[in-house]
Amino acid sequence: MADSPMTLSEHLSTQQAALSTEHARNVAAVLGRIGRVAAVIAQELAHAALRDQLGYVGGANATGDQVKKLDVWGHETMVSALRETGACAALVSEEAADPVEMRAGGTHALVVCADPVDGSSNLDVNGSVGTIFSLKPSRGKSPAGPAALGAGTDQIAAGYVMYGPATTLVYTVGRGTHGFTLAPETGEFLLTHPDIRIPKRGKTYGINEGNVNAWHPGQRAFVEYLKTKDKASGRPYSLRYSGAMVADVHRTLLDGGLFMYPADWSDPAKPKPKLRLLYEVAPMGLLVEQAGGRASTGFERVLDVVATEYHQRAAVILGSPEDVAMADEFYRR
Ligand code: AFP
Repeated sequence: MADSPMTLSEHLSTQQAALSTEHARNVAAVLGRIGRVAAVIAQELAHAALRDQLGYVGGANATGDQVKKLDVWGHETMVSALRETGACAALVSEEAADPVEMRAGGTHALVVCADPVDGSSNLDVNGSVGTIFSLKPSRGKSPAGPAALGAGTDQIAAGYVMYGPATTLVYTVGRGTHGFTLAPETGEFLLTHPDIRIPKRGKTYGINEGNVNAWHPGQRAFVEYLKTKDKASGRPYSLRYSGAMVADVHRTLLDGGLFMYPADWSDPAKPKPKLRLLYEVAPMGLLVEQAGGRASTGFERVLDVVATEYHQRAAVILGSPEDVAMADEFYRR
């Protein structure tokens, strides 16, 4: 019989060399706790229809999205779990206008940015959803929330959980990107996808093509190129899009290709991106880069974009390095 796979907590201890000792302890505490929260969220999602937990609360969140019951529940569950670690100084969440400050102080405490239930419009149709998270050093600031701002290169860890047919947790502390699958019998995440390497090129692209008329001309020309038949370069690419970033990025990480959410350029003087930088775009950028891929806004590397607001939005084109490089070229033309 094959050796039993490594658990998430065992794996976290192998990654400590990438971090300072105090950070390593805190990162392991926070990531381990996010894993436990994920197992609870997976359970709740499985029972949501039975417990009358589907549907809207009524009202919009800080970024104007309609709030679902599970968005609120996920946020509250995440807040209390992170508070208990004693390692987290603040949480920037999609579901709160301002950072939720916590007790932990000291230069090694962490600020977490998270979207506890991302893709929640998929919930009522039993589609995949996810949790996305990013960890930054608080640097002893009080209040700690502002430490979440700045560039994506400041992230010391990032990851997501995908609630699909199986529950998968993927994370990085800057030493590769690693994937785990939840064993429901034990509630333990087991290493099933060590050191994920994204293919240099893919065969699929994911984008909400209903928005085509609002895209930058370079984006339109690039998607047209992907759809144009050319056997030698493996075109046309196939379109795959779920409406949940986690599911689309997960497929892209494993199979290669592209996930894109470009800005709305209807008013070229004021392009309007949709996805949130701190808890969607930047963490996915770090995960994809750590797997050998690229993440760009079309104009610059995602990780170089500086957040000046908690719920700032950014465009994203991420995936296989050669495919993303090609997209950037179309934006430059
Ligand atoms: P919701 O959480 O409101 O469902 O939004 C999900 C999301 O932020 C991201 O996960 C998807 O990739 C993207 O929005 C889908 O947006 P469109 O519905 O505009 O394609």
